[in-house]
Amino acid sequence: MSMTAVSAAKPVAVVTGASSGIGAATARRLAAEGFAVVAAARRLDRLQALADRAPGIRPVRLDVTSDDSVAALAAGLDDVAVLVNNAGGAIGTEPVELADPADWQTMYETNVLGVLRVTKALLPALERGAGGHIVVTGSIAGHLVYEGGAGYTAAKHAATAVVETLRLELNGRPIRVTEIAPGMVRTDEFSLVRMRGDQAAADQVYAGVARPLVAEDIADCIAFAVTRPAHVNIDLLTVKPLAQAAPHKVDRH
Ligand code: 8X3
Repeated sequence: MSMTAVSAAKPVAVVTGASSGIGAATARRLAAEGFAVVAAARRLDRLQALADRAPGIRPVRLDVTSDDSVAALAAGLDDVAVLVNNAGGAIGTEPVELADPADWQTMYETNVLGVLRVTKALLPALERGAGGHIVVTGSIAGHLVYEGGAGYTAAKHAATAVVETLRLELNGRPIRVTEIAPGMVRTDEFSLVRMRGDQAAADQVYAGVARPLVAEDIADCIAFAVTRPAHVNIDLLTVKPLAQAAPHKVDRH
């Protein structure tokens, strides 16, 4: 396996969930911005393909639901300038009365406990250098609710609560805390996973929408937040396509 060398002189950015979608786009963008990017995810083959195409990206296998896996990531890192907690996602669109607790458990494990595990493990490295920045890929689902979305909205509300609590607890220490809250973003996997592999149902999510956001739009927001001067903390960036006024209010034609 050819590992891409990452220069020690560059600030290090760790991106979780980097094997596809917003995470992969963020890894590419932060590498282009001059970060030495540690792209972390379960699927090492995809990370390797990402690293092969973009200099400055180092692939690392990571399962954010495993304490051991997260500890191994942290053990391989010295100073970390940016942590993008991006791993997560949605499963199912059932109403509460039909929801499967196992799906909710999986969503909580990745979207919430994953943020806890990785943030805890990397806090010393984030504090060691010139100052660190914790970014969480949240969602508009962390700020409002919609029918059929309770498992996901509950998990994302919890992630938002973690972000806001962290900002209070880290006050006085040189660590910025930012939530990026996207609305409709068309990626290869988010809706496909949510619809349990039903491609037609996944396509329906974006049907008739002229221009859903793409992963690069969110990577652009993350790049903006992390490249502000060190005294500037972007608390929350909510970003939706022009066609989406709310989760259930989408212009389709
Ligand atoms: C995805 C946005 O509207 O599907 O995080 O909840 S939404």
